[in-house]
Amino acid sequence: MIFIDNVSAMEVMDSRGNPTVKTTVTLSDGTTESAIVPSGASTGKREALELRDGGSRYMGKGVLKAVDNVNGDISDALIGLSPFNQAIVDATMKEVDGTENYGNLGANAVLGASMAVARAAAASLKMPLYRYLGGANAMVMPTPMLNIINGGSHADNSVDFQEYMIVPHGFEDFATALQASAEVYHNLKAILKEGKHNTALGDEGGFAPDLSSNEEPIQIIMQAIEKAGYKAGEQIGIALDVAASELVADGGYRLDSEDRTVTSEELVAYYADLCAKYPIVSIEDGLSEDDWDGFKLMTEKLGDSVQIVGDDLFVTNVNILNEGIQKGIANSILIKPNQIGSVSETMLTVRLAQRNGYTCVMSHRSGESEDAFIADFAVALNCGQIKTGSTARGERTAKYNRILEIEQEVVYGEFLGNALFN
Ligand code: 2PG
Ligand code: MG
Repeated sequence: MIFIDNVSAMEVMDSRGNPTVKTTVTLSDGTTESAIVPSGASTGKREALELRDGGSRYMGKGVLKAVDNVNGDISDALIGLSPFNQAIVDATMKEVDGTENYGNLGANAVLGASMAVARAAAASLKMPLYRYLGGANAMVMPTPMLNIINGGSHADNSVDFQEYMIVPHGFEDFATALQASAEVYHNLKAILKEGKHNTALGDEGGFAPDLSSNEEPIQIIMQAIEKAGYKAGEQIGIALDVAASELVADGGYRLDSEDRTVTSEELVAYYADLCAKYPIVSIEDGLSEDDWDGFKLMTEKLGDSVQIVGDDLFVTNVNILNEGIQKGIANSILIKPNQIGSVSETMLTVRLAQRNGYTCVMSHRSGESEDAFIADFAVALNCGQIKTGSTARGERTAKYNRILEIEQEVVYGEFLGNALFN
């Protein structure tokens, strides 16, 4: 019988120059696989704990304590277990930790081990990761959401909303959708240059120009879509991640670039106005994670025609999502494995969402690495959507490139595109 023979971790770099955890698992048959965990900037308050060392090393962001936890407690608990029962592996780590949010071991310690075990199990069976995790039914190529203008806490510009994404839904397959997206990205760069705007990139590979309102990025993206020769609305939609928890100030939501503070009602009215003017198909975290009344209003007003995604709101947590479903909050959930801490718990959340008609968007973090686990994971769970940055920066393209590969392998692959957004 094949068992887990060794689990070890080390500190490596993420895409923002901060340390993160790389975990390696070796099985008794000699199979060795690794995984690197990502890290967010605009994190939800109820996310699982990301364990950082504090002190002066790496400005307090070292992860040597998490590395020690992998090399000590996690390794002790996992050695000898079968790698083919992911739920037992994950439940074992949860028990060793003993808290709800991985407050002892750190979700960065636990998730890396969880991912590396899944990878090693797949490799030992000579199966691609998406096939191992999803079986023969894994066949939906995710529609990408590409963040081509970055703002908020992902860039040092004047734009308040965090992400302006294009959603290439009107295409036959993932490869063509990605091609169109890259063409829009290049045209956007040319338009920004022409307008004498900065074309430096933000954390997720999108441009980060200073613009004078939160509507202007949408107008420029509309031009870029047209200049690239595509039809906005029919072929390419627009998605926003407002990350509104970051805008809470003075008893409302502060829009610095427009020099005004607005109420939840005014913000929802602003979205309604933008949705009437532009082909916006999806809005994530339109209100703060604590503003459930605002979310309810937004869902009632816009939920029939627009995807309302909860990120900081649900933090990939099955219990919080369940509460949201009961209360009629949002109609979609962002799926970030490191918000909840293990592969199995992420799967539970996706299943609850899918059973209740909530769409799922698999997602990267703003601090990423070359690890493309989420590309396989999105296909495995038939999520149908993935958001993993622009068509620039290697840690972002690693995920898109992996989906290109998977699409070539999955003969009966399906690209939902228009079925989701038209
Ligand atoms: C988000 C993410 C990823 P972060 O808010 O959706 O785009 O950002 O990883 O900083 O939380
Ligand atoms: Mg978000």
